[in-house]
Amino acid sequence: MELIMKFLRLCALAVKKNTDFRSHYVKMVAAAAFLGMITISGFSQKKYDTLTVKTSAVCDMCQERIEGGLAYEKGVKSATLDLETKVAEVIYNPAKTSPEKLRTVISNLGYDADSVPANQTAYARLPACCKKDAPKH
Ligand SMILES: [Cu+2]
Repeated sequence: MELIMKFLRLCALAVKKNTDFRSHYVKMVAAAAFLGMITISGFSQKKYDTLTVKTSAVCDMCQERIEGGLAYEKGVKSATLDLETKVAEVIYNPAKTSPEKLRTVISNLGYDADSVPANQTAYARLPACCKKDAPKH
């Protein structure tokens, strides 16, 4: 916004100095540029947030389950899970969802999500190889 104000002042100066036939043209260009900047700043305010969640994923099936489950969640732009670190990275729209909701989604899939423990019913339904105590395979 500061940038826009600076730009506006510059435009006003340019318009004042340009009293000849070109001043109308300058005004038009300034207006167009101003509108463009408003649009750009509007987009940047609609930014996504990134959440990283430590999960209890074991194998690539877990990875697919978590990535898929998150991807279908409202407000999630993308979700990727790194099996090495078991950390899920979720890019989401904070206006539509929240870190709490996203952790709950992971818990409801049967996995721990940071300090939120896995939903017991969902965990019990996981294949044996996907339980967190299962040996790495
Ligand atoms: Cu698994």
